[in-house]
Amino acid sequence: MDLHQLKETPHRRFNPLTQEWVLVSPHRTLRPWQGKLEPRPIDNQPPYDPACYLCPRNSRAGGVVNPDYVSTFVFDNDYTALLPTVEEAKLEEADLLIASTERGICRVGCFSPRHDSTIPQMTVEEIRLVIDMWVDQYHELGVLPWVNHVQVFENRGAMMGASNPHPHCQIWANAHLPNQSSREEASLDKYARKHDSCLLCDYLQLERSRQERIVCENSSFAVVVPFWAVWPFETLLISKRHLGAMPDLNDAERNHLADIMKQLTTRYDNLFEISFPYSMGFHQRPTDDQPHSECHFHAHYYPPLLRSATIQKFMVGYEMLGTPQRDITPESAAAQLCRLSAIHYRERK
Ligand code: H2U
Ligand code: ZN
Repeated sequence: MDLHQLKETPHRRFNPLTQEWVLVSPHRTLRPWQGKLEPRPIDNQPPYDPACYLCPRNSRAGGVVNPDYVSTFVFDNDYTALLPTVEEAKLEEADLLIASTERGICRVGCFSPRHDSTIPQMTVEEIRLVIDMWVDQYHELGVLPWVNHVQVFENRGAMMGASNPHPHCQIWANAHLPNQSSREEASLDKYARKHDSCLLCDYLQLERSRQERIVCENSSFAVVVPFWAVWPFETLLISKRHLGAMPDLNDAERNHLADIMKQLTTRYDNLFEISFPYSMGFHQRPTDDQPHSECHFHAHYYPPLLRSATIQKFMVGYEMLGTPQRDITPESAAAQLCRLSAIHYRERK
């Protein structure tokens, strides 16, 4: 069977990174929608908001005052989900009640002093400073002997649970590999042993030769709607060179990462001419002092919107109980993103 036959027929696709399946039902896109409509995300923010806890010079919870920062700014989360000081303890009862304490550090990283800034509207030079911040944080946290994993992620937009429109990310460093990283690391390792090659290097080569799911690329990175995407406009950002973590990126590659992030998020915003919500994050080599040559630096973007600014994809019913399902094919999502302008709609108006 070839992909063209598959495109017309309900089918399932395999995600080699998570070893899970997704159902693709291309014929369902025409069904009527009488369900929940999300409010259109608000685009117009002021450059400074006196009520924002991330703007320079403003007070945060607990009364700490932010410095008058001019580019990026990192602080320990005032409502931290993890603590660095917990003592080790374990519960194991009858192979059924299993728990252990978890040490960690949670930080918040502001991308810009401007409250109204967003990655697609920042310059490549400004985004580069954000990347330098991520490199520093990976080093600073990863070097702690008990920190074995550093997760950088951004929740953008209220729809994705961001508590504040001020451009920011979170950084969680902890002792145990989180579920997704642990699964992906195991898959990359298994593939490397079987093929004596890297899963993501091989996948990227295949995608670049097919040109069916590529959204954009530059000399160091490419973005694809993965063959196994679950979210309608989900993308995978992959480094062209086999490297495991952000500190391995050379100077030019750091600028190229800034460029590709701007290219992708500009297309996202242009899709429905809104500040496009998503959760994104980087998967990097664990910081457990092992070489992890199998790891390949990449980022996942998971946007929730489906057909317009107000229709959201829900993961409920069959997806909660069975398998995630999608309507538009990854190929058509990639084609839609690919043909959008690389100039932000707000700069065109
Ligand atoms: P999100 O928008 O992704 O939720 O990130 C914002 C974080 O900022 C959130 O985790 C923290 C919240 O705990 N926060 C502070 O650290 N200090 C504050 O004064 C308010 C919010
Ligand atoms: Zn702000």
